[in-house]
Amino acid sequence: MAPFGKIYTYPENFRVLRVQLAAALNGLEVSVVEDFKMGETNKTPEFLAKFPLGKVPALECADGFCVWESAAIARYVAQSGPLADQLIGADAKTQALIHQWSCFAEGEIVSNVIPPFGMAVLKFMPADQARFDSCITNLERALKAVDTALAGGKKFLVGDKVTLADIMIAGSLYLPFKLFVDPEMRKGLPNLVSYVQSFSEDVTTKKVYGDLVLCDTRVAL
Ligand SMILES: N[C@@H](CCC(=O)N[C@@H](CS)C(=O)NCC(=O)O)C(=O)O
Repeated sequence: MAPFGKIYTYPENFRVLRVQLAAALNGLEVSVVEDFKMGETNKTPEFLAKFPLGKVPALECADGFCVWESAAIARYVAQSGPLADQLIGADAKTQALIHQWSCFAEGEIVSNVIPPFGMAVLKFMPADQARFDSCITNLERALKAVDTALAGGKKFLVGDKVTLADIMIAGSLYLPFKLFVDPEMRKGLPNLVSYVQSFSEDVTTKKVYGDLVLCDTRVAL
């Protein structure tokens, strides 16, 4: 298989796993740049000429096309293979719903996971209990909205097959489920828990993500 492109990232970047799952479902080879060094490679003039903000992930395709922002990268990869219609939708309304969930994943889930993760685990953010608590409250509110959308045992957010909506939402939940979504919170999210478990059991998903971990105790500040 000719490589589709290469992705610049540090290891174990959940934003990259979402891209790699879209690539795997589409049968595309997206490799990770092996000699990438965070804080070095992404500060070089060559990198900045292609990706002006110097942030990762960043995708450079075999044909020279470059794109950054992980949601845009995941969408481009989802759109670039035989499963494109299924993954991003074949009509405007389906596409809008899938895009809605992609925006929701970034704006309501990831944005409320990064600060607690940055404070309590990676420690690159100063500890701030009020901000930590407010992110967890906002996260729970967002997850309840997804839980409601999944009522009736739905396995997919849009239609009856996996789409980019599931990749962006379920693919963003491994980290919070491992760290913050404790048994008490999970009690209020029965549809979401079944949905993420079913997503994680898919053979292709498992190859990319490994096992889903459900925490017993929330990581605290
Ligand atoms: N919204 C961006 C966020 C990317 C991002 O914030 N990347 C961080 C690492 S997690 C980065 O590259 N930071 C380097 C910098 O700020 O110079 C995306 O989804 O791709």
